[in-house]
Amino acid sequence: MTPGAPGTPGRDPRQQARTLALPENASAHGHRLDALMASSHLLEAVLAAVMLGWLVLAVGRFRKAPPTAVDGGTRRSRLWVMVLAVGAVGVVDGTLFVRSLGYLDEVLWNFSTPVNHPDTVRLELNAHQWAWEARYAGEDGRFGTADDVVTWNDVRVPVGVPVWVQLVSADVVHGFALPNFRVKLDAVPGRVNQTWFQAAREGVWEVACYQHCGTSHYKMRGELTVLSPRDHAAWLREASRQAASAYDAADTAAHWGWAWRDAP
Ligand SMILES: [Cu+2]
Repeated sequence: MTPGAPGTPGRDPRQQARTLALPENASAHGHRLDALMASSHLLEAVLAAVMLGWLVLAVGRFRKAPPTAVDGGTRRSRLWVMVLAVGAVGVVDGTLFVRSLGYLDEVLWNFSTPVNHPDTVRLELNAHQWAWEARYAGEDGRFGTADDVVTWNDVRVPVGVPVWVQLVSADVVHGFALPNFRVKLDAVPGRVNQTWFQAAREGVWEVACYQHCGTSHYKMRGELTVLSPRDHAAWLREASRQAASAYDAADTAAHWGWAWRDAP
């Protein structure tokens, strides 16, 4: 079991980011979100250049022009402003809207992928002040049984298969985030939220809390280790056996899992 190469920039969750760029993408679909952001930024940069350019030009060109009324310009010039403003909003926000819908329909809200994939890993997450508790169904494939595997701040998933996450909070609102997988989901007390993602390569990545959740919020970090499917299965099998042998029916605090919910 060799989870990536700690020390490689972007692959070691303890390593600070030294760049303004987005965190390295390690998910199968993250590039689509990145492309959305890139195209939005590009359009905004073009708009900003046009507007600033026009401003500079106008200041230089009309510096000596006689003053006009405060409401500015003629009917024709006001019409121009309206057309340009509506056009700019239409192009930038329209593009973002349409492409976002594509991403939502095909990836984020498309639970048919994790539902139909035979090897989907189902993961129950319980957010605490201040840790991430993860639960796997164990060898019997059912949650809430003696062989459930429970880990703290240590999430392990296989590469190349969908990981279906169901998330709750034990206390306050937390923000489950996998920056390298472009995953962010609120953990809300009293409800089960869901998302899914798929790792594109092996390595060790950060699990972060993106919601200020109390004095030790900054400590609420875990590690997501992406393993080969074989290593993951071997780890889960062994952990499940250990869990079953250490099971304590009287330890009610440890039995926070729930029956898996079907697709939303
Ligand atoms: Cu938190």
